[in-house]
Amino acid sequence: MSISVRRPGENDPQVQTTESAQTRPLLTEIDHIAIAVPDLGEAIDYYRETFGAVVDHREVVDSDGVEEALLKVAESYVQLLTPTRDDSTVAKWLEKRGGPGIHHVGYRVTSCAEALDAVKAQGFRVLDEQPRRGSRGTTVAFIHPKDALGTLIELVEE
Ligand code: V0V
Ligand code: CO
Repeated sequence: MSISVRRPGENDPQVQTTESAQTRPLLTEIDHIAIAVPDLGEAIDYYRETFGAVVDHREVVDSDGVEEALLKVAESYVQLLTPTRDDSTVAKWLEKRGGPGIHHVGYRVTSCAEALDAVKAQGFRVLDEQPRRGSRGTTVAFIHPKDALGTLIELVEE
C-alpha cells in the first residue's frame, strides 16, 4: 500500500499563502532566554550548584539599567538579568510580578534591521524604531509584548 504525502496548501484552493508569509525564516536560532532576578549572585549560584552552569560573560548595560550574567547552553545563552537602577523597566517588572521569572526571549536574526522592518511593515508595535547596541557588541531591537503573544521579543544580530 502506498501512502501519499501532501504538503499543507498543495492542491488545496482553500489554503492560500498570504502576503506576509516569509519565504526565508527571519529567526535563525534562539540567542537567549532572559530571566529577571532580584539578586544576580544568588541566581548564578543556583545555576552553578544545580546544573554546573558557569558564567560565560558579564556586563552592565547602562542604556537598559541592567546587569547581566550569560550562561552558555549549547549555542544559546541563559541571560540572568538584574536591575541596576530603581527606574529600570526590569525593576518595575520584578516589583509588579513579585519575584523572578522569564522576562524576554532573544531570537537570533541575520539582519536586525531587516527583521525589524518586517515586523513594522506588518503594523506591530516595536520598542526600538532603529536597531541599537545590545550586550556583547550585538545589535538588537525589542518588539512590544502586547503585539507578540504576550512575550517580550528581542531580535539579536551577532
Ligand atoms: C511588561 N509587560 C510585559 C513585559 N513587561 N509582558 C511580557 N513580558 C514583559 N517583559 C506588559 C505589562 O504587564 C503590561 O501589561 C504592559 O506590558 C505594559 O507594561 P508596563 O508595566 O506599563 O511597563 P512599561 O510600559 O514601562 O515597560 C514594558 C516594556 C519595557 C516592555 C515596554 O520593558 C521595554 O521597553 N522593554 C525593552 C527593553 C528591555 O526590556 N531592556 C531590558 C533587557 P498589562 O498589565 O497592561 O496587561 S536589556 C537586554 O536584554 C539586552 C541589552 C541584551 O540582551 O542584549
Ligand atoms: Co536580552
